Formats: sequence, C-alpha cells, structure tokens
Amino acid sequence: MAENALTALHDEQYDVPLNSQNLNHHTMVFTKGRESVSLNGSWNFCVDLLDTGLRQKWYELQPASPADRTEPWDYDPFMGETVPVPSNWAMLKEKWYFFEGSAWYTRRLDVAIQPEERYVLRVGAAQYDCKVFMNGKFLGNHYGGSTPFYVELTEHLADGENWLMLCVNNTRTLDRVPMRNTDWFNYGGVYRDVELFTLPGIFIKDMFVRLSEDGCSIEVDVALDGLEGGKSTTALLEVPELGIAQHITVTQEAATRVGIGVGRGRCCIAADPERWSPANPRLYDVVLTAGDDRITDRVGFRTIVRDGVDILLNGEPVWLRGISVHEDDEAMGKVTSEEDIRRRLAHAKELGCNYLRLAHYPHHERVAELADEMGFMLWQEIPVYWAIDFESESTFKDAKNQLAEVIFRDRNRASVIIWSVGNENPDTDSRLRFMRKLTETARLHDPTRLVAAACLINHAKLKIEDRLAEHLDVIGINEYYGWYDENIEDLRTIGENSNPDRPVVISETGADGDNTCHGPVTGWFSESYMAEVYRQQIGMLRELEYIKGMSPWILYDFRVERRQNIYQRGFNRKGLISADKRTKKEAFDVLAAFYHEMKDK
Ligand code: GCB
Repeated sequence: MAENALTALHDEQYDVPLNSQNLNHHTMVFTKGRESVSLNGSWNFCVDLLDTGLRQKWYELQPASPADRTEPWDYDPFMGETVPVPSNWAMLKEKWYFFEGSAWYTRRLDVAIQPEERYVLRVGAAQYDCKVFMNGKFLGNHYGGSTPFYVELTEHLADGENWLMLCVNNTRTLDRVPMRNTDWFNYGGVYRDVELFTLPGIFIKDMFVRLSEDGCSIEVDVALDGLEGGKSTTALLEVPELGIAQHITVTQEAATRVGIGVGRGRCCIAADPERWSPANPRLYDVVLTAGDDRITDRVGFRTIVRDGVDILLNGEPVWLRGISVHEDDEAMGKVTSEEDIRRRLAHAKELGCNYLRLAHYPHHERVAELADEMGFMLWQEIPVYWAIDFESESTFKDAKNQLAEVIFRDRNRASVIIWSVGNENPDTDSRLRFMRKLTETARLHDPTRLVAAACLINHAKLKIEDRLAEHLDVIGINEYYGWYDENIEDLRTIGENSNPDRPVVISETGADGDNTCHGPVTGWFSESYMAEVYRQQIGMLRELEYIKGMSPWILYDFRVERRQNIYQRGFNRKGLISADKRTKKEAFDVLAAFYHEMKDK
C-alpha cells in the first residue's frame, strides 16, 4: 500500500476513486495521422497540496461571476493563475520547483455537437496520476507518467460550452512505477499534447502492421470500435506501393468498458517489401478504411530476431552502436519538441550511432517516428526501476499497463527493436516473478520484437549472471567499472568468467565529467578522467564476442534532485554533451572514434 496520505483515506470521502486506473490501454484509440483540435495553450491552474479540491469537489463548481456566487470558493477554476499546456510546473515558477502533490488544470471547451459523431480526448502524458472531470463529472483516472490515455467524451459533452478539468498528482510513493527514489527529476504536470478527436460512430481503434517472422508476408491486426453486438463488417487495407488492397473481415467480439462493441480482424498477405534498416530506412504508406473512417501510417518492414549470441536484423548480424538518452531539458523539463528530438538524433548520428536506448520510461512518440525515418534502432522501456514494490499486485498492474500502452502506441514503428521490462532490479524471487510476467506481456502484445532488461553484474562472483536472463532475448548490463566500481580491471575478469548463451548489450556505462568552469582538471568528475573511463571500457568490451552493442550513459547531462555535490549541482554529469545540448566533452570524441571504426566492420 502506498504511503501517500491520500490512500489512507477511503475513496468515498472524495466521491472519486483514488486508486483506480480505468483509463488504461483498453481505452486506446488509433490517433496517429488523424486531425484533431489542439487543447494545448493556456489553462487555469492551481496547486493543491492537501487535496482540498477532491474533498470540496472543485470539479462541480459552475461558471459564475464572483458577484453571483452563493458561497465563498477556495479555488476558482475559471479565473486566476494560468499555465501553458504542455508544461512541467517545476519549470514555470521557482515556488513550484520541488512541488509534489495535486494540481488542477481547467479549461473551457466549446464544441458544436454533431449527433453521429463521437468525441475522444487524448492526453499525451501527465505525470503521474491524472483524474479527468468533464462538466462536473468524474470520467476516470490514469496512472503512469509517460504514456497516452484516452477518454470518450461523447455522452458527457453539451452543445456549446463545456468545462474540462484535470487533477494531476505527481507524488512519489513506494508502490508506483517508478517508486520514490529515481535518478531523474520528478517533473509534474501535463507535459505532452492534449487533443480532441472527432470520430465516426464506428471508428478504427487499432491497427498493427508488421512483416511476418519468415519475411514472406505482411500481417495485420485491426480493431474497430462501435460495432453492434454480433455484427461483422469489412475493412480495406491498402499498401499502394506494394499493390496491396486487401479486405479484412472484422467481427464484434466483446463489449468495452464504455459499453461499445469492439470488433477484431486479422489477415496475412503475401508480400516482399524492401526491408527497413538504418542503412535503408524505407517506409511504406499504409491506409486502412472502415466505413466512414480512414487512417494512414508510414510503416517499415523488417525482422529482428536473436540467434545464439547474435542479434539478426533482416537475417544479418548487427552490432548496436548506441547511446542512452533521457527526455530532459534545462529550460523545458520533460516537454520536448520536434527541434529537440531532431537535435538528439543528429548528435547520435554524429557519434556514429545506429541505435538509442530511450531511458527510463516511454519517450515522446515522435522519437520513434523520426527514428523510423532517419534509420535508428530503439530500445524502449518502462520505469520498472531499482527496487519497486515487486510484492504488490497493484504495482504489477500499473507496470503491465504502462508496458501495454507503449507497445500499443509504437508497435508499428520498425525502429523499435527491443521492449525492456526493467532497470537494475535486485535478483530476488518476487522481482523474478514480476518481471517474468512482464516479458510475457511484451510477447503477448507484440511477438515480433526482442525483450530485454537492464540487469546488474553479479558482483560477488564477478560474472554476468541473473535469473531473469533465461526469459530475455537480450541481456542488458549496466556496469560502471572505473566509476562506482573503481577497479576497472574487474571488467576483464567478468569478461573471462562469463559465458552467456544470448546476446549482451552494455545498456549503461560511463562516468561524470563536469566540463564547466567549476569542474576539476584531473581525477573524479574531470572531463579527462571521464574520457579515460571510456577508453578503457571500449578497450575491454570490444574483445568480448557475446557483446553485441552498447548504449553508454548518457548523451546529455540531465537534471536530478539527488545529485548535489559541488560538481553536480542538481545534475547528473555523465552526459557526453553538457545540459546546454551544445558543449561536447572529450569522451564524445572517444566514443565517436570507436563507433566510426565499427561502422566499417
Ligand atoms: C544507473 C541508472 C541510471 C543512473 C546512472 C548513474 O545505473 O540506471 O538511471 O542515472 O546509473 O548515473 O548513476
């Protein structure tokens, strides 16, 4: 049970469920490429540390001018302070920098209702628990700070003026994913786009398109929302450049939470598309039409499998020349932009990368779209980070849901080759049970990708050994020999002691380097020491046959509460580039030289 004070109170005191999570992956809608009304912009805002708003039901307040009110209000959702959406409140005012708790966002929403249409709200991400209210009614809540969620508003919208309220709570608790202690900043708020989609009565809820494992056909799964019970219909799938125009039968199978039937269909079409790869990031337009609805996507076709200690992309062994990245910005926090993502990928190209590890939570979906176009392979993960509550059923439910949500969001992206189910979790029985089940979830929703986790070295035996490994396709290893583990020679011993039966990717290694005027010239925290750690690491790792890639920690310095020594000053300084995203450190060149050499192999 969480230690959050809220959870000690019974839900009924608030009339809204505090710990439910009904806006989960089942509520998803395929929105990519669809037109929407942006609800970004200025929202009324109020922090609410004591959760007074839930007790006093702020969400029931009706617009009224102050003179017409019959009682004094403690919050005014219609007047007062405003913030931009998307944003993280920590970045807006100094008084909100370390604020953890609930905050209310309110905005007016004018809609000219069309009787046949359906209306769906999409919140790209809100950290961490987001309760949605519309015209005074609680519509549901979502857990997980980095995945999108959807609320059907159709039944709740009035013609003309409506009021939408989001209560976002970023309190860290022991039972959340991640839990209280992390090595990145706890940015609260609604920090990705908020949009309203207008959809026909029967709409395309989901489409999953991929190359079959044998590479001889394209497999497609389709889900339609709104079919009447027992009815079936057809959808048309087109890939014009491959001459594909295939009808798919969709049959209604189950009622969803919102009481509308979901129909599913599947097909397999013989095809021989050009293969997507970093060297040839070929994408095809895919169009799906069902009744009045039509969606388009740009999809790359490739296979990715493990064979012994090899990773095979389209049947060919591949070495992952990677770098880890956070979603973090000195000025914007976790809010990202096209320009920011393009700069990240351009720096990765300059390093000679063909691969990135998106740590430690799902990044903005635009990253995978651009990686598809520019030719990068991606590792995506969920924040099952360090010692989360592996005993708790609700923690598992939350982790599993976050995993499902990122998979449903990004499983048409050829760039994504790995789903990772956790990072540096101690090898206990409960962790093994918990994470093994997550590997099953990943394979259930997407059998076409590799499953990994960032594991630890068995330091007692100086060996790569983790009971989870047999459930993984790729063993990620985080090791900091030369830094936290001072004796870098131990890495050589580990190499000799280990004989894994599957590929190992060094998911992290690195050292802090403060390249500002405050940084030392030599020794710990100096740029030169950091570069030396890179030289030594590369020297040893390149000799190990079973190592099939690496993603050192990390591309940019990033903000974090727990790093406060004179060199860190609130930042983790293991970036190859400083937090300004411009100034390169010496280690950048060391890694770039290695990767450019590996490219030619
Ligand atoms: C790790 C963590 C990462 C930290 C990094 C560090 O092993 O996975 O989140 O930021 O080490 O710098 O200590």
